Amino acid sequence: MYKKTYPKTFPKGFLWGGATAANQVEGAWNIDGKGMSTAEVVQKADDRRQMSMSDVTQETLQVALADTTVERYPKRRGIDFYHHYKEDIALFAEMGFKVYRFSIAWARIFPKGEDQVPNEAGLVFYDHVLAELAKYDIKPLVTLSHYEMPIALTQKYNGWAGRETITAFNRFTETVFNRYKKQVPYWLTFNEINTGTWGFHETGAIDKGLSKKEQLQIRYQALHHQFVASAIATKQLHEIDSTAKIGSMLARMQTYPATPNPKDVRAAQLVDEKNLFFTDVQARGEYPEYMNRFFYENDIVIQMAENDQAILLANPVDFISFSYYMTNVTAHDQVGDGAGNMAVGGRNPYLKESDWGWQIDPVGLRISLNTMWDRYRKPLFIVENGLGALDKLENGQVHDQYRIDYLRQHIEQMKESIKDGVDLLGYTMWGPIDLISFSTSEMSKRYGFIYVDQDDNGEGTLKRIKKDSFEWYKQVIKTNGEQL
Ligand code: BGP
Repeated sequence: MYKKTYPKTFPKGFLWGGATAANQVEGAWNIDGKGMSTAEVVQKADDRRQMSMSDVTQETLQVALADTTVERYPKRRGIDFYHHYKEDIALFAEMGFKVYRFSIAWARIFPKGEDQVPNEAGLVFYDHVLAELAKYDIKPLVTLSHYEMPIALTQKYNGWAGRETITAFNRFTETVFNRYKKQVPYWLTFNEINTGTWGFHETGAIDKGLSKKEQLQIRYQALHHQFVASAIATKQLHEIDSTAKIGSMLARMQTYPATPNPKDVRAAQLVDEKNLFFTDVQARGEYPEYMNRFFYENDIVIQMAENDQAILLANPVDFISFSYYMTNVTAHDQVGDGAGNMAVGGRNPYLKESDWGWQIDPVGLRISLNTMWDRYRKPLFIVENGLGALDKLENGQVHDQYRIDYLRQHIEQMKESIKDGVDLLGYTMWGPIDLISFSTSEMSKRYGFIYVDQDDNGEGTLKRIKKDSFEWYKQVIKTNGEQL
């Protein structure tokens, strides 16, 4: 008789923590030699449900370059992590973080993208951040490119649309790998690489106003350059720091069929394949045939240099990471694919949604984990998951039970996946401290365990205040996911 004892909890050494991105927290956008980044030319959205992150044209770029204030560009101010990192990391440590995911602002290291020498002051800032983490035994998980690049590279090469950007990026990666080797056990190349199909915020390529076909051509070409740059970075890291691991990062959006009609099931599979395509390339090292067919049928021609395919094949990632916020629904007769809007596809009547219309689906996290484990058999890492909400600060307190409920339900599903056999390295929830929203650039969309006293206009003391969820997460980590 076969009898197996199932693990009742998370494995020992499970990496609990939180994730942020430089352009949403650091501020200090124009000091200590930092160059302007693509994130800092994006204006705040006019409306909560309207996303502005890719709304950049040549005209708005010129306006942004000439504007030296922060009012319309909240990612220039962040939450001033640049000057508060000690306090913020101490709070993460108090919660018991085992890992902290953050990104390095490329334009802090290479202000113009192709500078002769890196900016020492920028490198020193991350020396300090890493030293602070080491003090508390918090492992760094560092994203090399989280939705920003030096704006100079947009001006010169139209961002990742230009092949030259590969060289610029790999100079940056080589520089930081050498500088921080033995200090960073986990690296990620491109944040939510698949959202490059939505445009500027990820590709740094201005293509607004072009036809859909022209945009797809530019975006998939830019993404090809990122695949190659990511593979080269993987090679560099393995040579420079043989114990460190590097992963891919996908915005995982499982798509469900609207009905059991096989045509809907197939339509959902198609949308899902276009999502998993990115991890297919980065984990398996080659373009899958279903995408070659898609490119062929849609007249998209990916220009490849002679060695590109060999480079991809020789340098797959060590592990696979993804963000998880929502799932989608599609039908074979659905009009448009919703690209450009994060909440793509139709509504799912079985799910509730956040104030921003993101459909909340904890079970979908288990489905995603199990699917990805089955498909790749490489360790997985959930590097973002969380609830953006309109928190209320009353008498110095924030009672965010809704956030606790959201996170608990997702963590429960992670646990189920682990019992199903998924090799899960860790969980960095998104935004342990309130920060500037990526999609709308507002401050009111709060994710944190730690409240930051700053409003949408940048007014406030920047004081950090623990929410109810702070103590809750501390217990979760302390009991290694037992007490939820
Ligand atoms: C992911 C991004 C993050 C982050 C998060 C929440 O897509 O990687 O940078 O911000 O989404 O999105 P938002 O800030 O728009 O709520």
